[in-house]
Amino acid sequence: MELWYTEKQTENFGITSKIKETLVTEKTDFQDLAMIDTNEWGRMLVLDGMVMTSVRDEFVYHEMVAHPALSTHPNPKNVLVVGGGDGGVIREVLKHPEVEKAVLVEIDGKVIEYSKKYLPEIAGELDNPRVEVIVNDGYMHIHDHKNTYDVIMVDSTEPVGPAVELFSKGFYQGIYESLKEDGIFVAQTDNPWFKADLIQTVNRDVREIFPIVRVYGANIPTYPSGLWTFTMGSKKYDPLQVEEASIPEFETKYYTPRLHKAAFVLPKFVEDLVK
Ligand code: PUT
Repeated sequence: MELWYTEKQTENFGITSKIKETLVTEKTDFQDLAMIDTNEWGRMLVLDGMVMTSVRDEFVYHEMVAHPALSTHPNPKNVLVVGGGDGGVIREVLKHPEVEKAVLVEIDGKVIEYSKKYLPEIAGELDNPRVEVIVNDGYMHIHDHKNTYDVIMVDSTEPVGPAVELFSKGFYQGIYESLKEDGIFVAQTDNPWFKADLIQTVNRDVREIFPIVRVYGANIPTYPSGLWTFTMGSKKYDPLQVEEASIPEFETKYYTPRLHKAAFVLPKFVEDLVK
């Protein structure tokens, strides 16, 4: 029997894939979790019916959460990743040798457990000695850690379920306070086709807190609309002032020193949302 997975990306539109194999379906304490295998994209982690990552295109998202901020900060020793229990952002963060400690705070321990089991190419660095994994609410963690981190990355789901608070102004204020005096934060901020209002609201809120705010994009085929945005708030360093020659080359499949500034050049309709 053929089984198909459909992600309803809006009330009226979705994308669908034939399922090769269903590895896990479980209601965790926080969300519906599924791990499926597909022909085109390989294994996929799905939370509350939304694709979080696929083995084939995960590198785009994880590299683009991690590298623009880490290439902008001159000495990012302590890094916090909120969410991101699949471990992909952590894997990228560790490519920066100046990072001494990377803390992952994921609210749902089941995401970590199943990612380690079924997505080893993504989660493989979660046991690295430079990494501390904490199963907790990211909101609580930042409020308990003031003036602690050089860079904070928010790798959340879309703003539904436990992630809603990660798109609030109170959370961004908490992040500001959890960063050191020259800290940088970056968050995934969804897509401009179906979530234009969200991108505008986040941009307005972050501008009220951080002196430097930049938005950049990347093409992620398994995410709604394929065009994804990231919002960076910085206390001191501007990603647009980073010289290409100062960015070290490390192994990537999407991000390069050449792409760094180019990623901040937005299509006009997206630029209009955040100007
Ligand atoms: N954390 C990844 C963003 C989810 C997009 N569906």
